[in-house]
Amino acid sequence: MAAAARSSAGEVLPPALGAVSEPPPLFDGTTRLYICYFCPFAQRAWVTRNCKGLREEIKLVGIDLQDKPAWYKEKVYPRGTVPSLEHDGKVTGESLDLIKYIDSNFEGPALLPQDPAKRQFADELIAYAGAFTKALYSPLTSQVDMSDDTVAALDKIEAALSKFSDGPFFLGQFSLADIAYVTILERVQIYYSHLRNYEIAKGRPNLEKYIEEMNKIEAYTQTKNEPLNLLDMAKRHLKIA
Ligand SMILES: N[C@@H](CCC(=O)N[C@@H](CS)C(=O)NCC(=O)O)C(=O)O
Repeated sequence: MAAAARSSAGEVLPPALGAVSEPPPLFDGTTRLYICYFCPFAQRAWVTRNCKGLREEIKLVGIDLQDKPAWYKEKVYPRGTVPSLEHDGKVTGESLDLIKYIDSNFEGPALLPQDPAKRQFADELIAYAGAFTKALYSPLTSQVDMSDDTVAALDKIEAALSKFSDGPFFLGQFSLADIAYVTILERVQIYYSHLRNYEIAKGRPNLEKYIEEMNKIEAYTQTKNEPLNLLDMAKRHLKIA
């Protein structure tokens, strides 16, 4: 069954499509972003679309991953993961590639700076986002205590946040680098607090300020889920403990 429609700061989110839902009319020229409303990777692309003011140009299609429609893998995106973007007659995926693609192929504010030093740091940060995610999730999914790797990964981003002093974000000003990390930080902050009694921002003033400032950005806050809902879903579906 398709889940009920959600609303997010003025935007009515379409109901998530399930196994018995019809697919949208594919390749009719409409640009569609296929997401699951609870997925941190899909959320990266969703935040990027919101930041660039592309609500009209990029239609959201919610996919219910607990009741995934067969047509999603068969007709839309053979890897079967979200996010994916239907644009210009093709479908592409991988969140870290998609955020760059959306930034460079659509109208709206540029989400990467011109400054070469900042650009290079953005590339480094985006390239590290996968390893960061793994370092933070693996103690939870393998149900072990905090590891040195986890602490080191958090310390690394705390240090990265001090590289540019013209603002609280990774490159000083808000950019794609922030979008690469914030959806993961949103979740691990909740999980570590509840499951390891560990506050990721405690003793990390840059990270604390960063989270505070990110929570002022509507294009992001519109995409957030209830913390306890995220915790419950992760316990059930990722078996984190
Ligand atoms: N590396 C991919 C990961 C995407 C991913 O794993 N998404 C999950 C949901 S959070 C998914 O689609 N899983 C497939 C499924 O549950 O059927 C990306 O960054 O886009």
